[in-house]
Order: sequence, then structure tokens, then C-alpha cells
Amino acid sequence: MITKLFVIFIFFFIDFSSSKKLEYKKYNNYKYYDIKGDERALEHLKILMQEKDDTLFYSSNRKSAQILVAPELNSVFLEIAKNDKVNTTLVYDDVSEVIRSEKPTISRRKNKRFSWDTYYDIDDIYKYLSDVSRTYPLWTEVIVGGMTYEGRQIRGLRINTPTEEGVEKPVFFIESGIHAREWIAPATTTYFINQLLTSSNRNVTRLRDQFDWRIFPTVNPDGYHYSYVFDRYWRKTRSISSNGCIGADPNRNWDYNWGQYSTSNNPCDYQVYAGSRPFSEIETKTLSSYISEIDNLLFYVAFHSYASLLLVPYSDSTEHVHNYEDLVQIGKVSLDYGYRVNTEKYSGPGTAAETLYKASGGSMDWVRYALNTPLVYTYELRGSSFHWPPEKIPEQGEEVTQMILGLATEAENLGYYYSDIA
Ligand code: 0X9
Ligand code: ZN
Repeated sequence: MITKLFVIFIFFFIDFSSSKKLEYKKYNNYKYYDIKGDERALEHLKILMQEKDDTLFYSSNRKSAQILVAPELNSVFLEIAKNDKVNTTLVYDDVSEVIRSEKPTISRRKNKRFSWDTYYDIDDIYKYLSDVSRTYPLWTEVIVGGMTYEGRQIRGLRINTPTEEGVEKPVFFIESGIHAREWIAPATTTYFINQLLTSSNRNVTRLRDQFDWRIFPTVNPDGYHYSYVFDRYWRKTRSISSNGCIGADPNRNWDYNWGQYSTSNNPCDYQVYAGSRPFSEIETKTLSSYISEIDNLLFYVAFHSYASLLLVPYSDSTEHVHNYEDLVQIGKVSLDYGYRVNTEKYSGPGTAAETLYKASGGSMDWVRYALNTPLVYTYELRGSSFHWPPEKIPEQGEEVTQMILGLATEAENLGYYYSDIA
């Protein structure tokens, strides 16, 4: 009898957990619009729509935004937009179709090597890092930059080719994927890793040899995995607040002017909850302590998407840091290098506060302020939605490779580091 009960109990338990697992948010018939209008009209529309639903709204600049509209709210949305004189352009009539096209099929995943024509889940990205570290054991290693709420490691790759006299090189840190749904960021970052490891282009091999690289394809792996298997538009971490709501925006949680602009103190806010206190999230707490222990940190570069922007500190004030002119000069060269392979223009370089909107508690500001890191940048990669077509990952990857080459080249010209590598 007891065994029978136990079996039934186990059966219910398994059934319950597996049915929970299947609750993938399909977004069937959800519409995705590009909207244009004056700032106040957009804000008004956003408030009205978010009252009706936890509507995803993304401002890429002050006069335009994108919005995801549930099918049952479509006519209401169009009505409000018309009244507010907001121009609407339908980008995707049914985002569920786009979401389905982004992942490899099961057989592909099993049979093929890691590639850059599809998006992978976190375990596959980590496997890629382990695989390459075994292929190049003498000068690469998997590194752990921190831990996550769900117990994952924040894994990255260190690339540090030997120098003749064992000279210490400047460190180039890449933070990618802090926002879970910005899938092009991790994909581009692994593309860039692959370039550093395999390219025979002299500019790229020289770039590889000049720095001690610490490259983290996704610093929010819990969020990324959740976005991959449950909700494509998830942005935050996965910590559980005291009221039961989940996640904080890891780019609002760093301990610099925490909780002031473009952020929310509501744990249920879908996008920008700042967390219960600075560094409340284990991801930002552990990663910030890892970064603060790096000697010789020269470059800190964060990749986000989307909007085609190059941002420099600070994000929450228009004050210019003392080497602002150099940051802009180096950033301009970076963009010029990018234009060699892509003609679409980026805005900036400029402070995030001036170019985009003020936002507090971001990693870039903390790394600049707390650690006095000389060269700190945030790239918002290209696109007009979080869905960069998978077949175009190499295009964005090539551009990023060029942009990083541009950063390093001009920083060297301006004397930020000296390298005797020919
Ligand atoms: O708001 C953010 O954290 C970033 N934009 S995103 O759409 N990818 O979420 C911008 C980060 C840097 N800029 C500011 N903090 N304003
Ligand atoms: Zn982002």
C-alpha cells in the first residue's frame, strides 16, 4: 500500500513538474509595431497599454519605440495610437513565427558543430567554451566570473597568448548578454571569440596577442535560459522577491547611483526593477567582485541590443568624464572600422544620458566610477527588434570584430597602451 501511494505521489509530482515545463509562452498572433510620434504621445500610449496588459514596450530613442501587442488588444491599440497621432508600422504580424525560426532543430543540434546561423541555449554555449579551451589549452581557459541565483556559473573564456618575457598585458573585458532577450549579443560574442581563435588575418591575430582577454558571452545565464525555453522577451534575472515576483534588471542593480532613473522599485515590473538594494542580485554581486580583482583592466565593453548606438559613461548624468574626448575619438574610429563591413549608421559615441535616456545602476557606470577603468563602452547592436535574423549573425559578428579592432587601434595611437607586437 505504502509503495503504491509512493508511486502515485511520484507520478503526480512528475506530471506536475513536466506540465509546468511545457508552459512555453508562444505569443501566437502577437503583433509587433514600430511606432513614431512625439515623446509625450508615446509615453501616454505606453501607460494606457501597460494598464491593460504587461505590454512589452521598448524605447530605442525619444521619438520612436516598438511595442508588442496581444491580439485581443490590437484594435484598442490602433485606436489609441490614432487619437494620440502616433504613426504605426506593423513589423511582425505574428511574432510566434519569428520565435520558432530562431532555434536549431533537434537533429541539427545533435549532429552539427556549434555554428553561427542559429541561436543556442546556455548549455551549448558553455560546451562551446569548454571545447575551444581544450583545442587551445596553452593559451585559453574557461573562467568563472560569478554565480547565478539558480546555481549556474557565469562562464567566460580567457585568451592570453604567451609573451616573450612574460610581460603582463592590458586586460580587455567583454560583458555580453546581461539582458536575457538580447540574443544577438551572446551570439556575436562567441563569433568574436571564434575570430580571435581561428582568424589568420594579421590585424586580428595582432589584436588577439595584444590583450589578456576576459570574454563572457552571457553574464545572465539564468535569464537567457528562461528566455530560450519559456519567455522570449524575458530581460531580468530569475531571483524570487519577497512578494513572489521574479527577477531584477541586472543593468539597474549595480552600486552606483542605484535606483534613480529609468528604473522601478516594483519587483513585478517586467523590465526595469532595480532589485531590493544595490547588488541584491548574486550575478552582479559576484561579477563585480571578479572585475574589481582584475589588475590592469584597460577596456570594459558591454554588448546589448538593439538600436545601433555607441555609449560612453555616464548613463545617469550628462557630466563628462576627464578623458571623454579620448573616449569619443576612440569610439568614432571604432564605428568607422565597423562601416568597412556595414553601412548602417550608429548614433554616438556619446554619454548614454545624452544619446538615449538616463538610466541608473548600470554596469558601465559602476566600472568607470568605482574602478576608474579608462576605456568603458556600451554598444547597442543593430536591428529593430530582439529578433536579429539568425542567418545574419556573421554579418553582425564581422562588424563587431571590426569595431573592436578600431577601439584597440585608436587606443594604442592615443597611448593608452604600448605593444611591441609587430
Ligand atoms: O537600458 C539599458 O540598460 C540599456 N539599453 S537596453 O535597451 N539594451 O536595455 C542601455 C545601457 C546603457 N545606457 C543607459 N543605461 N542609459
Ligand atoms: Zn540591454
